[in-house]
Amino acid sequence: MATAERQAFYERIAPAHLAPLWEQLHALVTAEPTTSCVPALWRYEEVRPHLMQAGGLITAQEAQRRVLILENPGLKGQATITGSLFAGLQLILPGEVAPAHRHTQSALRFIIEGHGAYTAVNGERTAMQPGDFVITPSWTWHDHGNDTEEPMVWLDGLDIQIVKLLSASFAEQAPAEVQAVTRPEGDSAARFANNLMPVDWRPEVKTSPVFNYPYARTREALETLSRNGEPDPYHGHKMRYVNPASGDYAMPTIGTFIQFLPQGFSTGPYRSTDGTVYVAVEGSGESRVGDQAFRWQPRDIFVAPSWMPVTHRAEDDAVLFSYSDRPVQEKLGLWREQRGNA
Ligand code: 1HN
Repeated sequence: MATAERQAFYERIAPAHLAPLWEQLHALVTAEPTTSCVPALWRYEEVRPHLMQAGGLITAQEAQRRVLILENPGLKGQATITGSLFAGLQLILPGEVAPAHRHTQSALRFIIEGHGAYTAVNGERTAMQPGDFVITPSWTWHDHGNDTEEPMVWLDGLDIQIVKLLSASFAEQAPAEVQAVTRPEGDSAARFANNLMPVDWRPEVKTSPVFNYPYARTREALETLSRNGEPDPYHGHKMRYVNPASGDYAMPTIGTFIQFLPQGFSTGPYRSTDGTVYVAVEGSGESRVGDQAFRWQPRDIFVAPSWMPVTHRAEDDAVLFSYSDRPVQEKLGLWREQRGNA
């Protein structure tokens, strides 16, 4: 209790930039994870009209990136979906270009709508299709362009808050809006995405050299797995995207996952310390996060905060993509999970 005498003491020491730990200790070192992040769902059919209106208000060029931030209702004004990770929906209209730049933040793109617009990284383009998982590694030049006839929308996931916490943000604009294409499309896939690697190649960075993890191949793997074995009671058939050069996660700061939930399947209650962003890719179902129930269908996005119990129920064969800061927590020895009720 802060008696008058103690309060006077706190006021005396404040000008010396001192404060009593004992007034704050309980809030700093909690028995279990606490977060202002709350469970939330964004229905794509509700968000899409707003995104298209943004398309009429500002060009991709003027905006640099025409992105609507999925702002966690518990973290208002902080441009973030969890304490550590960013999520936003980016729109590129036919004929538009999002100019080349680079930054130390890493980005993932998970394709939501449209066929064949490209993103370019370090001189190579990849044409994006729904369900593809595409990586923009830290400090690589990247621009996006849409030479198709339809709008293109993807989910951007970035490690913004992690880089901010560490005060390690650098960014710059490229001299040219569209970077020169120096390698044919599919070049990095040929080198790194067939369980093969150039014989003398050594990784220089921690991010996967695979640029695009196409949905067609991921889906085929899930299909085969679901035919060949029983689903895990807490995850269904769940896989993580991997960096073939290291066996580690595809990105150093963001773990990415894909799971197949067979029709009628319900997962048991599960929680882990990595707050997680989910994207429904196929099928429909319901997920419970803490005391909230979210009914989802393809393209809907929802978030589960750290250490909050999650269950999923698939109404028909369903696929969920997800991402979290799990690689960071694992490297720091912090990650924990709990299967089933305590
Ligand atoms: C960014 O650079 C991109 O390059 C997308 O496409 C989303 C969100 C916050 C900060 C930078 C992009 C972003 C971003």
